[in-house]
Parts: sequence; structure tokens; C-alpha cells
Amino acid sequence: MQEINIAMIGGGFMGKAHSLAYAAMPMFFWPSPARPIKKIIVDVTDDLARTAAERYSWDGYSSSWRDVVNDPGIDVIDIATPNNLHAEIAIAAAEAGKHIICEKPLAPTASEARRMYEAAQKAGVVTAVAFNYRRTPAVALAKKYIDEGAIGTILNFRGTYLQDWSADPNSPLSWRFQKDIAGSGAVGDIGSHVVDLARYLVGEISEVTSLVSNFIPDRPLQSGGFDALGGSSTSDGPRGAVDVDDEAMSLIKFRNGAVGSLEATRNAWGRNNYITFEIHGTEGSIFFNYENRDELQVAFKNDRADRRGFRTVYTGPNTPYGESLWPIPALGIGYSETKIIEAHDFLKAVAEGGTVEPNFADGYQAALVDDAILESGRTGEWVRVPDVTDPNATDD
Ligand code: NAI
Ligand code: SOE
Repeated sequence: MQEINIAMIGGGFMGKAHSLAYAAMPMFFWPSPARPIKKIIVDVTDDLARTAAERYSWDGYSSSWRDVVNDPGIDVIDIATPNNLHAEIAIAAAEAGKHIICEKPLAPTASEARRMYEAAQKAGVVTAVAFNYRRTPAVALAKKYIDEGAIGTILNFRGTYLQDWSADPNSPLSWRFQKDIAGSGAVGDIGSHVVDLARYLVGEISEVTSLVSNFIPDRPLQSGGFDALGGSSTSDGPRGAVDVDDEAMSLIKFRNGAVGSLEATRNAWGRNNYITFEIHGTEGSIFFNYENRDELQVAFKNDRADRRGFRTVYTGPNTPYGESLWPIPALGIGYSETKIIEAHDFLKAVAEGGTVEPNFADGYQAALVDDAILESGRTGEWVRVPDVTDPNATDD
């Protein structure tokens, strides 16, 4: 079986998720398109990198991503660092001829995403952006129903991503609240996932109008160690400014005539990973809630009038990706499975010299939507979303 040598940059939350995915991928997908070899993991210090290598079973470690990107023994660079490093690493990796999987959002701004997209295109390497929620089997099932015409022409998409890990004003100042690292707040961090789902299920977004708000202007500084998501600080210690958005609410228009809405916040008490979409078509409707991710709720116009209403379909062996997962419906799909499927689809494209979606073009297009949401938040106007093929899509 072909072996693919991987180097991963960043051994935090996503470092763990991607390491698990590479280890488990051939156990789920068999025969496997390739055997991923976890060669080198990189973090900022040798100590951090060594610990990550030991914990996540990597052959080696390094504290220099530049050395690793230029290592001729490496085929794939996996970028799992905070957002501000994505572009520099990806462009260097593309120039070194490496295939690249990069965490979302592709970059803090659309203009950086564009440079990544162009560098990868020029190098002809396989790219993927890690919008893994598309890989939830129930989401892929929704896509199948839509492609088969089961709900007819789509009229309306309502998408949300609501969390509460930062609702406490005393939860620490993660890098996710700092514009120079994250780029934006809820918009890029979680709104980008909903943008990806909207594009995947309905089509390209043409225009947006948005309310973008910040409610918590500063948070306690972290005292070092791993970046904390949530929790509450008990100290009266120093606080740092939050210079990104806490929440965005948008109305959206799609190029195909459908309309919709999009919401993202990490301050919604009681909502943990509440990624939902409800899609209405001329022949029926679909509802999905990631917190019940084995289920797809469907209703069809042609159901008998006295039985009409939403019913639940559980994903399992007969729904997308099912033959590689578990043998009975509703045994339970987790976050890890979405990452395992993502690793499979990307490595299959690398092994076969093909392409995969979402790729850097998708990541760039999603970043153009995110930038439009933020611009509309500033101006209060409807903002047109350019296409990745538009040479004037970004200012530079
Ligand atoms: P994290 O803060 O837990 O981990 C980032 C790691 O990168 C840390 O170990 C840090 O020390 C390391 N790092 C920082 N600078 C580095 C450098 N110069 N060289 C090597 N390593 C460096 O962050 P997390 O949550 O893993 O996020 C990473 C990326 O993944 C972000 O872009 C984030 O938006 C994305 N993400 C995506 C998720 C998804 O569901 N697809 C979930 C969580 C994060
Ligand atoms: C925090 O909001 C976060 O870790 C995001 O960064 C991820 O993209 C999301 O999948 C889970 O929540």
C-alpha cells in the first residue's frame, strides 16, 4: 500500500484530532487508499513538540516548521496552528511541492486566503481546508437528498452555530479573541463552518447584510500553557482587549435565488456545539442539529396529509460513508469520525492524484463571504460577495 509521509504543524486541540484521524483512518476505510505515516510533529518549543510526538505517536518532532516544510522526505503538510500562521506555512509548503491540508478558517482575511489559493494552484498540489462538519454523515445525507431533488428547488436556508464557551466575561483571552492572530471572532471561527455548509448544500452566496457585535470588550490574560477555551478565571489579574466580534447575524442571498440567514456566537448560554440548518424546498424540508448528529429530520410535501410532518432518519450503513463506519444505525457518530472521513477523502486525492472538496478555492470563497459579513457589519449595507475567479475580488 502506498505510504504518505505527513508532517503536522501545531500539536494543540487540532493536533490531537488530526493525529487520531490518521491513526484510525485505515481501520475505518479498508482497503485504505494509502497508509498515512505520522513522521514529524512541530510545535513552538522542542519540549512541546516532543510531548506531542510521544502522546500522539509521531516518529519525530521539531520546533522549526520551515525545516520540516523543506524536508524532501515529507509528502503532506498538515496545518493545525492558530490562523495567523496558515498563509506563511501553506505558501512555503506549496513552493516546496507539498500537498496541504489546512485548518479553517483558511486565513484571517480573504486576501491572505487568496495568496494561499494562488500559490497552491501554481504548484499544482492537492489542497484541503478542514471544514469537517460537511463530513458528518447526516450532513452528507442532506446533500444527497438535495442532489436527488427530494426537497425540490431550495427556497430558504437558516443556519446557526451557537456555543457558550466564551459567554462568561471572565473566561480567558484565548488567541481566538485577538485580531492579529485570529483575524475575526465568531465570524471566522465558527460562522465560517456555516458558510461552508450553506455553500455545500445550497450554492454560492451572492450578497449579505449583517449585524456584527462585540459584547465583552476585555478578558483575563492567560497565564501560559495550552490555550484555554472557556472556563472562568478567579483572579483579579490583568485583562486584555478583545478586538474581534462576539456575534454575527446575517441575511444572505444565494446566486440561485434562494435566501437565508446565518448566525454565529460563542456566548449563547446552554448551546454547546449547536450547528443547525433548516432548509425549505418546494417539495420538502430538512433540519439538522449537530448536537443530535446521527439524525436528519425530513418532511416531504407528498407525504399523506394526515401523516405530514418531520420524521427522523438515523444515519448508518445505508447512508453516506456508512459502509466504512459502524454496522447499525444510530450507534453514534462523534467529532472524531468527521475528522477520520476528512483525512480519508484528502489522502485518497493525494494517493490518486485527484482533487477533494472543500479545497483552497472553497476556503478562499468562504473567506470572501466572511469578509463581506464583517464589511456589512461596519457599513450596515448589503455587500456583494465576489467570486474566487474575479481578479479584483480582494484589494491587493
Ligand atoms: P491550539 O491553540 O489548541 O493549538 C495550536 C497549536 O499550534 C499549539 O500547540 C501551539 O503551540 C502551536 N503553534 C503556535 N505557533 C506555532 C509555530 N510557529 N510553530 C509550530 N506550532 C505552533 O489551537 P487549535 O484549537 O488546535 O486551533 C488550530 C487551528 O484549528 C485554528 O485554525 C482553528 O481555527 C482550527 N480549529 C478547527 C476546528 C474544527 O472543528 N475544524 C476545531 C478547533 C480548531
Ligand atoms: C471554538 O469555537 C471551536 O474550537 C472552533 O474553533 C472550531 O472550529 C469548532 O469546530 C469547535 O469550536
